[in-house]
Amino acid sequence: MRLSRSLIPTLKETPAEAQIVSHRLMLRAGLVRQTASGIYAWLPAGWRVLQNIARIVREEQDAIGAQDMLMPTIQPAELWRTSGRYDAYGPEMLRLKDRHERDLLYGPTNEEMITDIFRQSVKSYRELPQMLYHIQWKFRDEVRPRFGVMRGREFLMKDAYSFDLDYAGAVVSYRRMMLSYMRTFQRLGVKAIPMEAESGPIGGNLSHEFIILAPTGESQVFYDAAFEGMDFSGGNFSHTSETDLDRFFTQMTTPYAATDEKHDPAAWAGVANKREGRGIEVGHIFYFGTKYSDPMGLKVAAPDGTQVSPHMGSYGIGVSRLVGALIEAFHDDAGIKWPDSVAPFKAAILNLKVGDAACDRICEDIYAKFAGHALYDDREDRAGVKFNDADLMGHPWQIVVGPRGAAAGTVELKRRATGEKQELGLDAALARILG
Ligand code: P5A
Repeated sequence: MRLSRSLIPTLKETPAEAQIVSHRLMLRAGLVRQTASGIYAWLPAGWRVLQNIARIVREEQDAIGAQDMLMPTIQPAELWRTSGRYDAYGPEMLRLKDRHERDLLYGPTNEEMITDIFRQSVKSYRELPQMLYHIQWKFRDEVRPRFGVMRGREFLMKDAYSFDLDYAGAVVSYRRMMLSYMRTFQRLGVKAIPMEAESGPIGGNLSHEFIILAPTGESQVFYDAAFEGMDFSGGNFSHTSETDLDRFFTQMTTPYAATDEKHDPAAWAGVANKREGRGIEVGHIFYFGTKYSDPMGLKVAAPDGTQVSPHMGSYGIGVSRLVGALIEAFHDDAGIKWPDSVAPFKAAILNLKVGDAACDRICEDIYAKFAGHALYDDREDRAGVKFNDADLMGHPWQIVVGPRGAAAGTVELKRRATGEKQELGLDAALARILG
């Protein structure tokens, strides 16, 4: 994109309404604009980040055999009456009426809907296990929406649902999903710590929250340093044997991890490498057995011919919250430092003398080579403005083209994460970035 004709409205001043650094930077870097309390429009650069995160989440869900689908945002109240949650959910649920006075709601989650869809067509144990997921907007009328997209009212969630014949099968699905989460967060460039959690209004008796570490995180956490060294890349978990899954699962849950409220100093007495940090909840998974299949009448034929309720789990990732959480984890005083995997653009091209024939030609050449993955700062602004905006927006690479270098056929390459700068020939610079 050419910055002169892009809607990336960066701000020099710090917006007064933003309390935390990620919210301030999201507004200042022109990623989002609030349209109502807790509701945001995703501007072009922010939307690119959101889609990059969604793509990685999707690839890792697909890798464990979960099926991508799309359920609607609007749901009939009737569904939620059959599970008993329509009254239980309370004022967080946004309730609507259509022109026929039928009760509808804007979905805060989709357990009921997927159970209903599943029960209409799956009748036998032979069709199990299955996992389904979608990435869809949710609405929760939070009492106190705050921190920008971190606690919004409308937010993007990846929610997956597993169906197994029995408890043993459900635990395998749960563990598979847990591994997929560890891989997802690793690809996003962050450390995630799985912590045993309460299951709250989703219900059930086995639950983990995934907390990513960021110095400005909302809650205090304690964890074993072993988490910092774990590597979840490699391997295809859709075919991982149960023994392998067991090994990984034990690795993930044996080292201690706890939030502030659950921290029992006595239990940590034997832990040599205890670490303290701050964290943000970016995912939450639940095993809840037959909590929905039972009341909603989802039954399948078991091998012995009896009709049984499948055991289910649900698995959430806060896709839009992750945008804020990643900024909390990756920023400095000058702005955002995007990990390569989610950055809106691979690189920014800074033309320091727009109108200079050599500068313009080199910039256009580079811009064409990036095929849409670079942001070309072609504005007729001072160099200082361009440097500041590029640092603020957080592109992993900056390619700086000035008249002196242009004459010599060189550019300055800056790596945003480290601040490292290098004077390089054009081809060498492109090879560093594009590989
Ligand atoms: C799991 C999937 C569920 O809703 N049902 C389907 C289960 N879990 S959850 O913990 O309530 O939400 C999953 C993740 O969504 C993010 N999240 C939010 N993000 C932004 N603003 C909000 N108001 C908000 N509420 C939840 C969190 O990352 C959470 O882990």
